[in-house]
Amino acid sequence: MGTPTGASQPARYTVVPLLGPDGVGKTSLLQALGAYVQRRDGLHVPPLRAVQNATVLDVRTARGVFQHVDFASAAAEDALLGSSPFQGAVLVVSAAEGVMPGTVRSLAHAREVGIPRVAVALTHCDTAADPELIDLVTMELRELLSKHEYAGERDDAPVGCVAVFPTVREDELWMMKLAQFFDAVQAWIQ
Ligand SMILES: Nc1nc2c(ncn2[C@@H]2O[C@H](COP(=O)(O)OP(=O)(O)OP(=O)(O)O)[C@@H](O)[C@H]2O)c(=O)[nH]1
Ligand SMILES: [Mg+2]
Repeated sequence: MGTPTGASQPARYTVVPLLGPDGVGKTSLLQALGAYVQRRDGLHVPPLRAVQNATVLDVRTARGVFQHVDFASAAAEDALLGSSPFQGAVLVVSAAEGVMPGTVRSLAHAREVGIPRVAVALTHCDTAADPELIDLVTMELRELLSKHEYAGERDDAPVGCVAVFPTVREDELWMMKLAQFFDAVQAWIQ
């Protein structure tokens, strides 16, 4: 017997963690995305939920639901990355600091546990006075992705420049860039 006509399919559910060393802006990134979803969906509060060792945000899109995850600590990232099947990840890098040993470590770990696709969020872009510096870090990150057998050379592999410190959540331009970045991430990972 086939599916009855008109029966709705369950929404596709994709879990996408934010990875990267301490202080690069993972929590700020999730909170800014939560503020965007709150406004988009007309909610009273951002729909962030604390779960064991992590905070999660469910984002409903035309492609299904994406659950973005911010781990409570590097130890939680290490433990949970190995124990859950993730369909994709966002590597978070501060444009002010560039690639750090912890960045390489997170990417290597993502590859080791078999996460199929990785995008990169370059945070702190509001503080990067020199656009050439951002271009250099972007190039370096694309090379690093390719070195770990992620498709860094592909133009549609998102390496996006965002700014996510609290006061920026009222800033239309940065919020639009954030929404565009996550749209590209969701298209890339789905
Ligand atoms: N100017 C600016 N500051 C930022 C940005 N993103 C994060 N920050 C600041 O950087 C600091 C660290 O940000 P967090 O979001 O806590 O970084 P994290 O990666 O969650 O850090 P851990 O939880 O310690 O791993 C905070 O003071 C943020 O306000 C950004 O895009 N621009
Ligand atoms: Mg944090």
